[in-house]
Amino acid sequence: MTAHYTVNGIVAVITLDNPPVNGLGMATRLAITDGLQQAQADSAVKAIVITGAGKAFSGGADIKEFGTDKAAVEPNLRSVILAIENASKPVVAAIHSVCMGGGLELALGCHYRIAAPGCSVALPEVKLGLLPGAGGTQRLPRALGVEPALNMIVSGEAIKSEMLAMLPGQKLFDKISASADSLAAEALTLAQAIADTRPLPRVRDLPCKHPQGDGYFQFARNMVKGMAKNFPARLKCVDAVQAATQKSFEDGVLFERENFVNLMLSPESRALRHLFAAERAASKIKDVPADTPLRDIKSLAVIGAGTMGGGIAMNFLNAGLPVKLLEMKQDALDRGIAIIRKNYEAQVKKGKLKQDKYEQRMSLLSSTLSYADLSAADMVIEAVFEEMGVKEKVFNELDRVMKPGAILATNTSTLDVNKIANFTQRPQDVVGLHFFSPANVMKLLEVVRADMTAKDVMATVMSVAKKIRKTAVVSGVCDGFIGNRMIEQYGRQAGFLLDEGCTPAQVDKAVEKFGFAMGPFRMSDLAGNDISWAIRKRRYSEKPEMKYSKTADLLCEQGRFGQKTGAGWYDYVAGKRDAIPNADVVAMVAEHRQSLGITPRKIGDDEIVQRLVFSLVNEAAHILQEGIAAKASDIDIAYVFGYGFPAHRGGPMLYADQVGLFNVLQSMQRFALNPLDDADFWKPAPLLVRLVAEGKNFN
Ligand code: T1G
Repeated sequence: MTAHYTVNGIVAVITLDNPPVNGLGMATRLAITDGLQQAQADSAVKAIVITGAGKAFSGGADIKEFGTDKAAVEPNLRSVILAIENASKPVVAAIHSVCMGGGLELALGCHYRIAAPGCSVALPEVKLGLLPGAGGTQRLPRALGVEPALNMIVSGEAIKSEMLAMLPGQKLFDKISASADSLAAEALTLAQAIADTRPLPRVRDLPCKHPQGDGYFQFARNMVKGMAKNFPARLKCVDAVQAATQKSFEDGVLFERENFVNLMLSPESRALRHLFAAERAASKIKDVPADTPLRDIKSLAVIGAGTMGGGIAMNFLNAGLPVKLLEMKQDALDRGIAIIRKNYEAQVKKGKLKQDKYEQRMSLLSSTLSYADLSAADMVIEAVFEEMGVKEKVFNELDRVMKPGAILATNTSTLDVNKIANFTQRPQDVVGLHFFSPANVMKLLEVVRADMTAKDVMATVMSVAKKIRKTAVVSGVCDGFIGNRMIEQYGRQAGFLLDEGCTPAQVDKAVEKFGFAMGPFRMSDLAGNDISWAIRKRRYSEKPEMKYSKTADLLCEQGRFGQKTGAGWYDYVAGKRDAIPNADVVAMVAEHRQSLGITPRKIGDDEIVQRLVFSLVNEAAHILQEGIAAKASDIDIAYVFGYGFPAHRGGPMLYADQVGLFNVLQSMQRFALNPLDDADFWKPAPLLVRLVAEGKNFN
């Protein structure tokens, strides 16, 4: 059963019990209405309490039911809420820990609400490309006031119960319990106290007006427009709350419903729901049982106090874990610590970090020049120079000093983690943790599983990743893992487009219109053109047959490495990030094109986007087929969270599925016929060919 029914004196208690977060799935909804009927039929019962077992009151509608017909099966959520609201006896919601989405809408249908302090309260539907679809846009403004309700609905962010209870005139919470522990008893007391109160107070009967009316909502739309660029749901939230101030409750609910159903069908919501599920699926490793015992990680060591090492250390300090930072020389150590301090001070100045929190984090940081001081750490992450000889020295030392069972992680972004593991006598304890710069900001973490990496090491690092609020994706060992392998092909194709007639700005603008945060040339300028130059040089010797445009090399030979040198594909003014097109670079591209005997042709935005995005898709199909990535949704997570692929398109794999793999293959075959492109480049991955032949897709 996913809800329990008990009677305590004159109070019936319905306890939701649908782990992990009491998602309001079909069985739970039925259990609630059964409980309501039972309570109303029992003359000894004078009041009803609804509460949640486990770690949440309710996390909302059961996301796992989305896209199935279960969500609509009666009693659907709206019917359950109406059954509560129209009950003949008072219903009290006793709320703790998490009250979100449909869970909050359920509580709003109750006649009274008591919450424990510290409960996270939200209507986060907008983060799934939706708006609240069970009366939330009509009841929350009535309970909380139009402006605070609109802010909550448009942001989707959680607010603590005690903060909401302080809002003047709010009718959301009748009481905040003294503590989470006293919630049940206080809810019973409240239920007994109001058992005979009539009429039953219903949120839907409360007035809902805004003094400035249209003027306020126009202002709200202007504010939201910036956030709504690729996400229509936010503006629909404004429309629905405005409807609450203009229409009857029934008409407002119909208006909400119509918009909810439309948004549910939108590609943006499909993409965001896909990413929500994909992010959680990424932490599950097929052959690593969910109950694998974890190694206890209480303290860490980081080798290398450079940009990466410092950023990596900050992640753990932020999570309250002590870090010992090791460098070879005192001045490097001092410089590294100074950068960490500067980063925190900048956050304090912006009001993003409290002074006491900053000091607490710095107190967790210690440093040393000696490997011997690291032996007590439960996990060590090296972020030293990206050269195998240097890694070998580091891992020889770590193998010598680290205590048995310590996890030895490398932050390498290109080197072979199997080789690195074999520098030690304990390859089972070695794993790759590929952070993305800036390491304390970028959410993506590629967890590289070497051949010998133990299962409990994998389970442990996935759990640590969640603790430091990273989105972890497991990658096998190959050159470039998942993201860098894909972006290399993307960069090659971008070079071919220049040779055929495009300017850097034209290519960038086309993909930025598609939704990428940055086009390939602006992104290369940001990362440093010398980084990809070094990889190309290595590739030229490893794979001489692989075709590249030479323009990027010509640019680097001029020392135009990008933002860090003030000039790359574009020019940059100190302190500003604007990419200013440079006529000499455009001329250099044209001269190089001429030297190839190529007559430039006009290439449309669609072709630019297809060639760049499908280059990602084809390489991803190889990655999937080789088992470097376990599932297509992992690749979507990697590329959205690490490389700026537009979230409203769900990732390269979901986007390819929505275009249709047949059409992707057709386009690739067309590109292969282009004599100026590289036919070999467009040889389709066998997996892609097979899926098309079988009429299947990636996800
Ligand atoms: N339904 C089903 N499962 C859910 C769920 C939900 N609403 N929320 C989380 N889970 C699962 C999640 O997949 C994972 O499963 C486990 O719980 C732990 O999640 C009509 C239509 C609640 C704050 O958007 O924000 O109501 O991987 O790792 O960090 O208007 O989950 O273990 O198998 O995130 O402690 C609106 C989304 C739905 C809330 C808990 N509700 N969830 O965070 O754990 S739409 C949401 C969250 C709606 C109505 C509309 C968080 C959390 P597994 P977790 P966490």
